[in-house]
Amino acid sequence: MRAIETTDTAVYLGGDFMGVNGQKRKRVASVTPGGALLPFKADLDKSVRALLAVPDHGKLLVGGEFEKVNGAEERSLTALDPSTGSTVHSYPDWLPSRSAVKSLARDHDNFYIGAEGRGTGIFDGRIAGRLSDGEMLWKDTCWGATQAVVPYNGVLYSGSHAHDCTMTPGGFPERHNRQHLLAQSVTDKRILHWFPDTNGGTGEGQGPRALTMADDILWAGGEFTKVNDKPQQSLTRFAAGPDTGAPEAAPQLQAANSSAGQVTLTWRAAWDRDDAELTYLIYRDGTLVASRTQQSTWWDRPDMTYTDSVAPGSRHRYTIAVTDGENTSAESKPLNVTVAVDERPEEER
Ligand SMILES: [Ca+2]
Repeated sequence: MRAIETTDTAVYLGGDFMGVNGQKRKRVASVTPGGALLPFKADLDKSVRALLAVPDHGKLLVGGEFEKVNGAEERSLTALDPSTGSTVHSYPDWLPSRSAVKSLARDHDNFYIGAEGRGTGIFDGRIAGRLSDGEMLWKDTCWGATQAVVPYNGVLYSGSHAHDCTMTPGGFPERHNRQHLLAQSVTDKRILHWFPDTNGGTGEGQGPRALTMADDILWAGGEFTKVNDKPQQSLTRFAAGPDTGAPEAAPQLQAANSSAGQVTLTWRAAWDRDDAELTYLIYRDGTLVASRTQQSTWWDRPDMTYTDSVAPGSRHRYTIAVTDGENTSAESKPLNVTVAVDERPEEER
């Protein structure tokens, strides 16, 4: 058994099995809620990994590693009649070979696929399609096998080990840094600024394996042993608020080439798992003298500068802190600066 799905009248089972209750059933079957085998019957040549009941459109979506369904070529995704098991819709060319559908989920009008490929020329990302007519709406091409998808309030959450999303709007380049959770717009696949993360963890080291929403809480289960760099094994959850995530990597100040009466401070932007724009607070001798805002992500942390005007020859102690508006970092280590004086003769100034 690899997958289970229910409707009011049936429980659908998918996996590698070849029989149920002593009857021949090849990798997919349907039983009553009481456990009695139903006539539903289909013939799939390889494993089923995901099931999605769509009774409102007369379909059971089936995903997996298969290449043939009911005698016809149907690579990794098919739609079956929920009562008979006959094929009712095909998705030719949606997925290349060696690319298994690992997860299926839906909202009111559309459905979403997470896929895992093995080898070259494969598909590892997510696809959105329309339930009514089976039209593809979008396909992203991040690398890093997707294990789970769940849509909620216009956002598609996914568990994967995404490591190259260059071709997806809002995405990141290959940085050899696996991002195990993603949020993207269901309408245009744009990757949103939401970057909680797990490690790969135990087993195959795939991180999150399952996602579900319950009462506005996103639950994630899987192989991970850490969440946001803290020990947390196999099960975690995320709420919509409040924002308790402080900016990561508090900045360190450096002083750049000062001219007479001026101090130019430089630092590298921090980043925050759930805020794209952060505000930097600059203190001189313990007093706030300036603030600067900057967009940043974990893969794009711009250099920032601030030039302070003070008396030539004076000495000052600078610190910096960063805030997302709710959570403010500790102030940085102090930087002590002696302000340059203009050493040119008076008449040359
Ligand atoms: Ca935050």
